[in-house]
Amino acid sequence: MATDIDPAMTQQSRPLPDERLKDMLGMLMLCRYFDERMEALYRQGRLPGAFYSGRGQEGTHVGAASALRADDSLFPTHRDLSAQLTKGLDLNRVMAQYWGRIDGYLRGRDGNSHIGDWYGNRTFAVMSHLPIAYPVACGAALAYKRAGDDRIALAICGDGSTSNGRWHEALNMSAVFQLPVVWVVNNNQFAYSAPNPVEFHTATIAEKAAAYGMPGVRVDGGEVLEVFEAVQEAAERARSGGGPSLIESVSLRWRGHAGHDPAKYMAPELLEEYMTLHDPVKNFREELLSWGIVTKDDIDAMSERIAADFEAAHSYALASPFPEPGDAFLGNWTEDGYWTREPGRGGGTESP
Ligand SMILES: Cc1ncc(C[n+]2csc(CCOP(=O)(O)OP(=O)(O)O)c2C)c(N)n1
Repeated sequence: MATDIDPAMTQQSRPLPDERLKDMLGMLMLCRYFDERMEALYRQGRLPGAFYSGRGQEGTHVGAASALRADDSLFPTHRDLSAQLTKGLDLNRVMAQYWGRIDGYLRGRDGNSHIGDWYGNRTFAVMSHLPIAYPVACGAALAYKRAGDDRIALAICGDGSTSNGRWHEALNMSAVFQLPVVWVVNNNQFAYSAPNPVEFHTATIAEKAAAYGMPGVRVDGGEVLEVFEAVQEAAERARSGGGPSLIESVSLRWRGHAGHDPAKYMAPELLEEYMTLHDPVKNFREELLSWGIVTKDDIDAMSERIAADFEAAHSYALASPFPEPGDAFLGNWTEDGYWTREPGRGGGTESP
């Protein structure tokens, strides 16, 4: 029987078993669909708040988070929902969060992207002050090291965030203490309307690693396995006491900064180039088809299931109640004033 299977990529040379590769494609497709539908709902005035599209950057997110163990921790920023979903956030609760409902991760205290589930799957909630997740990831990694634990922390930020002092302090501290952390910079080439050349003066972000005494690599964010393999290598180094690494994953922000921004400052040729050559979803789908891991029928079935899951999660969110105003003061507080593991829905005690 004639076959168009690519002989160069044998089963032995693939970095993951076929089932995991298929799952990875499913996650890429889900993230792309989620992004497109959420943006459409935002434009129709049906999604309140803001939406930060990560379209075109799913290779960075899915590749990086797929290299983590369930007990490793992820420190994302506003554009990294695809990484959070890969780490295991529940689609229903994510949608409830966006609509400000009580079943969302913040129990209706916030809409938008400030999502996290630290006690559930070690995804730290997104914080606005960029890149504050970097120093906090240092703290988690220091705790793992002191406890003699082999867990690691992985933090993601954008290119613009590398110009902030906290980014440099975090990298320096992680190297001095040889912390088990992987630093991922999602270089989507723009911070709001500012392109790379007005953000920093080096040719790459990866080369900055040398200044801190850690390995630095640059990968193509349009190739999910390239990202995965780089992060996996860095994760293994961190886990076995080899300290931190910096990974710059290059992609392009296909949309504006958020739903309100038409991004007229972006050259159409640049966008065309990235959408044609560096689309992580299209590239991986074609690879798995050529390796015989999925068929066109599989892809159709996966697309249908994703659309159904999205609609079910949307309905779940809209059916979830809004919180009562007084719920803002409910929590699960210890006597000395610390916030502990979230109680069940609507439960908890008043803040001391
Ligand atoms: C310390 C700080 N300064 C400014 C901002 C406002 N701000 C929010 S997103 C953003 C752009 C960030 O760009 P980048 O880090 O490249 O991430 P991207 O949005 O491209 O994913 C800025 C300046 C902020 N949140 N925190």
